[in-house]
Amino acid sequence: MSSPFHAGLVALIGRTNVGKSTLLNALVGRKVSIVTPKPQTTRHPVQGIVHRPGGQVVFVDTPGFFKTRASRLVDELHGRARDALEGIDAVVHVVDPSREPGAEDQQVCDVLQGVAVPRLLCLNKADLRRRPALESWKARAGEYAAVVETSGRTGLGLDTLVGELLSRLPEHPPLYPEDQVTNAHRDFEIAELIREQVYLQTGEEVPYRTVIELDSVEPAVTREGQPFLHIKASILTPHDRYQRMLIGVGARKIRDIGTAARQELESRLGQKVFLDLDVLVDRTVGQ
Ligand SMILES: Nc1nc2c(ncn2[C@@H]2O[C@H](COP(=O)(O)OP(=O)(O)OP(=O)(O)O)[C@@H](O)[C@H]2O)c(=O)[nH]1
Ligand SMILES: [Mg+2]
Repeated sequence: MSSPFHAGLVALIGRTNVGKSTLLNALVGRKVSIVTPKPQTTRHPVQGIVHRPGGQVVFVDTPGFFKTRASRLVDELHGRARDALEGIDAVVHVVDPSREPGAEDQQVCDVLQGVAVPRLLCLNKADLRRRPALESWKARAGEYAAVVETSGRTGLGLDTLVGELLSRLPEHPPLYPEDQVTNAHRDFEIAELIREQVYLQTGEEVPYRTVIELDSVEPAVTREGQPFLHIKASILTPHDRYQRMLIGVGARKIRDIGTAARQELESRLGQKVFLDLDVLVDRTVGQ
C-alpha cells in the first residue's frame, strides 16, 4: 500500500523585508512573487505551490508588517496578512536575525498567539555572516513546533523546511495539479512585474502612491511576421509631482522602467513583448 499524501496551505508571515517572497520564489523554483529592498513590496497574498512525491505545500506569501506612521495602505496590508491566516494548516514565522527584533516582530508574535495551527520559526538570511539576533530568536524555540535556518538566496534549509511542514500537514489529496506553481493569473503577474520595476527604480515615496492598471494584452505580429505580445499598461498616481518623477527628465525614467519590465516580462512569458507604458494622474489612487 502506498503511503498517504499530505497537502495543505502554509502562510509565510513576518516583518517586512525579512525575505518571505524571496523564500517563496526559491521554494517554488521561479519568481511568483516580486522582490525589492523596499518595505511592503508584497501587497496581495500570492500562492506558490511546492510539489513533492509524498505531498504538496501551498505557500501563501503575505504583506510584511511595517511600523510607520498610520496610513490606510499599511492598515490594509496588515489586514490582508491577518486574513491570509484564515483556513491555513500551518504558519511559518519568517525572521531576519541580521536585525534586532523590533516592534513589527512583536506585532507578528501577537497575531500568531491567536493561531491554532502548528507554527514554525524560520531563521532566514542564513547566508549573512553577521546575524546578531540569532541567539535571541533561538531562545524562543519553545514557542514553535520547529525551528529551521534558511536562505532564500542560497537555497540553504529549504528541503528541511518543506520536510518539517509536510510531516505536519493533514492527509489530503493535492490542492493543485502537478504542473501549476502559482494561483496568480497572467494579467496579475504582468502588472506585478511592472510594479516591481517602479519600486526598484523610484525613490522612497513614489512606489506607495502608484497603482498599475493593465489596459490590454493582445497577441500581435510584426511586419516581418514575428509574433509578439502587445501589452498596454498605465502607472496611475495621484499627483502631478509623482507623475513628473515617474516620467523623469527627457522621459528617461519611464523608459528605464519600461525596458527593465519588458525584459522581465519576456523572460516570464517566453515570448517577445512590446510594452506601451503611460503615466497618468488619478486623484483616487492612494487616498
Ligand atoms: N542576504 C540575503 N538577502 C535576502 C534574502 N532573502 C531576501 N533578501 C533581500 O531582502 C530584501 C527583501 O526581500 P523580500 O523577499 O522582498 O522580503 P519580504 O519579506 O517579502 O518583504 P515584504 O514583501 O516587503 O514584506 C531584498 O533586498 C532581498 O534581496 C536572503 O536569504 N539573504
Ligand atoms: Mg514580499
